[in-house]
Amino acid sequence: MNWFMGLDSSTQSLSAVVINPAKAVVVDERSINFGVDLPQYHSPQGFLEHQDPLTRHADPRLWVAALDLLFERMKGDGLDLSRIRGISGSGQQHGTVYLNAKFLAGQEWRGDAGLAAMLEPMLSRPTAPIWMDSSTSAECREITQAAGGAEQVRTRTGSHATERFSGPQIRKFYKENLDAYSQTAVVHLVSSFMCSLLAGKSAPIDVGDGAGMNLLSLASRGWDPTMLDATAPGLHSRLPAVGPSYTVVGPLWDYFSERYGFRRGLSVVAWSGDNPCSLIGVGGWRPGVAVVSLGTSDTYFASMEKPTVDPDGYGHVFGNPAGGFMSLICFKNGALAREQVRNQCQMTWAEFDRACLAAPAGNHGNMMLPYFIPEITPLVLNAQPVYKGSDAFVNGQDQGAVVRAVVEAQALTLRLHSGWIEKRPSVLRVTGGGSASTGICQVLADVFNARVERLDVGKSAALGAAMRAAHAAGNLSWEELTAKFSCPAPGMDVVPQPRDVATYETVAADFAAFMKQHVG
Ligand code: XUL
Repeated sequence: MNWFMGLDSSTQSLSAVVINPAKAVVVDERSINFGVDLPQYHSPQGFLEHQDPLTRHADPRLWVAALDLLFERMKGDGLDLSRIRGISGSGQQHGTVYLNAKFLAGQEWRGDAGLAAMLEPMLSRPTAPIWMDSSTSAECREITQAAGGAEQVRTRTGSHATERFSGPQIRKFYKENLDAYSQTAVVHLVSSFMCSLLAGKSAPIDVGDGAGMNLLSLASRGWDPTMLDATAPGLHSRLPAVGPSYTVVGPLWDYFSERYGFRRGLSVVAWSGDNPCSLIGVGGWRPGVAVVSLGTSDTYFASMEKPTVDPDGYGHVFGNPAGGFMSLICFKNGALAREQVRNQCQMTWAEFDRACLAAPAGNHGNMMLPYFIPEITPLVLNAQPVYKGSDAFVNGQDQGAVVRAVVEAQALTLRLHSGWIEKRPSVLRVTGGGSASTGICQVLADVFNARVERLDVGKSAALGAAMRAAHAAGNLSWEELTAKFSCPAPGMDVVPQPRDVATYETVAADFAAFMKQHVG
């Protein structure tokens, strides 16, 4: 029977999910953790240290070294990779990889010493700015002005000019390092870059992820000439083609068949962004399901037929790989903020969860703005958590209240900033590492007055990528794939508690005022 593989090159790890659609089973699920498994790249959390907290770059060699290591481990464990018929993937969004002419020429594509060594001379910029980078405010202003104003940028691209998006990042590189920009033959997204490796040639950018660049026209689903001109000279010739998410890029590069035993010529399907892939993986590609993904970033998203933009400028419109569009809001202080509080309180995750459940809704009025790192929704460039409440809470002695405060703040911020998307959902599908916590899910259920559903497969972006690979093979519809892989796990639902729902109606207004007072 045919298997399909989905990969997810995320901020902190590379994951794989292998599915067998005929039996509706996940055959294999595993991850390479960048910090733990590849310490030689000095990126414990997936990115390189930088003295400026607004600058966040990663080493692209790390991502491709992880690909070799992942397949090596699969082969070593006896997984029969020859049964795989199609591969697709998902990448952390917005990050850009800068490659010179050698990458396009082909002669240098030899993997004798592994992918990382092969890649090194092909990079025109040794590091890749990732979605956590907020250092391009000046470039955002310049692009907005050159493109005719914020409204123009929003309606053309689905987002206002946004610090972490690829266009402003490319402009910064062009301004600061013209020589290296001139040496750049192609700028890839993380998704299209990783896909290129699999295909052994430069791959297209899919519409799903391409919409997160401030360069793609939502109307034409092609590059927008006004946005390209506003960003950097000669940019069009440096971008790959844009294609639908179901594009079959080509056969797998022989390197992988020779080294790891993949079947020769199996189909490589265009990669997309991690959020568009998660939308597929959790069954949110059709209307009526809103998704909360609790990963390194916390995101809230839902499918959308027509692109509606956020009047406040924080939300985004991306492409839905199943057709149409998706809305999204993203918070940088997601898992990293929860981790910071957990470490500060010296708790295990189980203790964190129990502490969260033990504190009452509204947390006795104790509130926190959890800006441990610079935030993007709302824009906060000077990272500094803010506390309001009892002395024991503010000085950190009341640990239970501190845990509850970070969880409530994240849920209330999600509610506050998702108002533009649609009327409040009655069901939330929650995915990502944080979804394992019943405490977090209960707070979400009460704050949104919505039933929370969880799925068996935690790696929803990799699962979505595997489903996309299977869908592109042509035999199964989205409905069939969703019924096989994306049903909520029985007994895992969390239902809203009416009394706590009522409490949060008042608390939400207080929290909004607290936030306004500090961040405007
Ligand atoms: C979405 C975003 C993040 C990254 C990280 O706009 O920036 O969710 O995709 O995974």
